[in-house]
Amino acid sequence: MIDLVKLHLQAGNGGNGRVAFRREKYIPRGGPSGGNGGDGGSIIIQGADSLSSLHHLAGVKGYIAKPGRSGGNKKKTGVKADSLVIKVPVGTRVWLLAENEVSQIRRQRYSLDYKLNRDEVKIKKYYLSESGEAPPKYENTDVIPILAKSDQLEEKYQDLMDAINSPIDSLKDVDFKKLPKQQLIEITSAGQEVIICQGGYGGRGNDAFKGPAKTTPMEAEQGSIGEHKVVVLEQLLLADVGLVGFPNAGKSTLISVLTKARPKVGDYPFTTLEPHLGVMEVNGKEFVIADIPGLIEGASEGKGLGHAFLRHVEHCSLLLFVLFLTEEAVFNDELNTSKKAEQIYEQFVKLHRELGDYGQELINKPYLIGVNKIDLYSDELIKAIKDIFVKNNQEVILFSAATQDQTDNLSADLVKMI
Ligand SMILES: Nc1nc2c(ncn2[C@@H]2O[C@H](COP(=O)(O)OP(=O)(O)OP(=O)(O)O)[C@@H](O)[C@H]2O)c(=O)[nH]1
Ligand SMILES: [Mg+2]
Repeated sequence: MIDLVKLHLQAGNGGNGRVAFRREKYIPRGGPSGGNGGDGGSIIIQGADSLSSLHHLAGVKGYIAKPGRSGGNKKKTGVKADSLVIKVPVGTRVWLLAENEVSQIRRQRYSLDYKLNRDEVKIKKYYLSESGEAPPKYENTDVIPILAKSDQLEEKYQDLMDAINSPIDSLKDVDFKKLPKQQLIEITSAGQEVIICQGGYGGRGNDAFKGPAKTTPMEAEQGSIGEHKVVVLEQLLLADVGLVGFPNAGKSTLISVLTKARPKVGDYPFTTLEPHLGVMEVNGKEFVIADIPGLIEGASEGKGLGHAFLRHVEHCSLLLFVLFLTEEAVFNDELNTSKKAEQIYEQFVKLHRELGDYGQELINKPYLIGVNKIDLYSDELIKAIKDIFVKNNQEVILFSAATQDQTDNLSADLVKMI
């Protein structure tokens, strides 16, 4: 599954305005007739229902929109460049790693839904000498990691530069969550469009500068520079319930019972390598459940598959902890019943800790605790498990995904809490 994609995006510069004069027979000194430059192409991000992943962007380095054409003589306006539209699935966030400094555009940064009007564009004027010297060219500034300018972030500067310069495939290796970055937008509905890189505006031609006091204006405007950004698109699965558990807990088995999804189930850890969704139907209503790869202690430090997959439960309204006792523990005669029950409770504490290490927002989510595989447990153990959770003021539901014992109750409880 491709859920992180880095892109270099460059909007087109605006076309320059033109300095020109009418040349007509018998009129030796015609009036100004330089046309305006055309606007450069913008880059737009659009939510699309038809997409469920960022696979279509795999291997894409970036997009460059075309510049606007310069103004012509006879007051002809230069051709405007087309905008480029990048389609993404609903639930995609766009993060800014770096952008160029577009000094001649005066506007609030990051208010991307807000369309500029011409008055807000501070445009550099250039002058054409009588001899017709070419106008000075704007240099497109280098990409500057704006966030790295702040002192506290100086240490992270290197990570940021690495992320900007890294090949796209190794982006996952960079600890994306810790990277200094700024969230620009989140696409929450199909058809939603946001200008992510504003194209430059066309400069005005000398015709625009004529006036009673200035009948032969020798000036025109340069088009403004298009925005250039390095962004990361991050796709999040949109689900109501997220399953959180250690490998082999039976998360995939459970989702196959509660929904029509048929993920791979295996008696070995990390059977599930990528998150996937299932739709649970209860009383004609649909609820989406996300099965994510198993977490292990230390996942936040990158152990196992790491905790990157937790980003997919950030949007869930409810978390379901799926706990279990390993078969070795169940049939280990040296462990007494209360020790076994403690092991299960301990699992909950460890998972909770991993979520906390990932981020506070996950800890604050409502959750339900489920203990799976009760077909293997004695009545005495089941009672001990209930007791230890009650003692710790936690509610718990015991079920068996394999025999479907109590799974109806579980889904009813989930629905109540969503
Ligand atoms: N006895 C018993 N075994 C179960 C139950 N539920 C799942 N299992 C078994 O536990 C093993 C792991 O199940 P999975 O559903 O693949 O577990 P998972 O949590 O998705 O594991 P990962 O994807 O590796 O994180 C499989 O061998 C299942 O058959 C249950 O209720 N009782
Ligand atoms: Mg699984």
